[in-house]
Amino acid sequence: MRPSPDVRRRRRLPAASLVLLVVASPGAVWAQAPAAEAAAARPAAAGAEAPGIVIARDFMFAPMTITIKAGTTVTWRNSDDEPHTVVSDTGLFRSGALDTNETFSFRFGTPGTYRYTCSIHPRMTGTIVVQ
Ligand SMILES: [Cu+2]
Repeated sequence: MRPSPDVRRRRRLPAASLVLLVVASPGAVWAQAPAAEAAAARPAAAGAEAPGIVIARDFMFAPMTITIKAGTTVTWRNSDDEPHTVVSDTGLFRSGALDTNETFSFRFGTPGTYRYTCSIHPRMTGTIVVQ
C-alpha cells in the first residue's frame, strides 16, 4: 500500500509509450524480426495451435494472454529499448533482464493458467493458458 510511487509511474509511462509508438511505426522495428512480429500480431486460426511467442513492447506484453497446448515452448522477446524480465507469479520461471531483442523461453508441460509480470515494471503482466 504505497500509492505515491505507483501514481508517479502512471503519469510518466503514457508519454514514454507514445514516443516509442511513433519511433516504431515507420517499420524499422518490424524489419528486425518479421516472422515473430507477424506471428504475434495474428492469432492462430480457431482450432490451430497458437504460436508460443510473446513480444514485450511499449511496456506491455503482446499478446497479453495466449492459449497453447501442453508441451509448447513459449518465447518472449523484448522489443523495447528498456530491459524487461519475465517472472512467474508462482516462481515456476524467471528470466534475467532481457535487453533489446533478447529472448527467454520456457516449456509449459502441464495444463493450467500461468500469470507472470515484469519485475522491473510491475504493471506489465501477462497470462499463459495451457490446455
Ligand atoms: Cu519491464
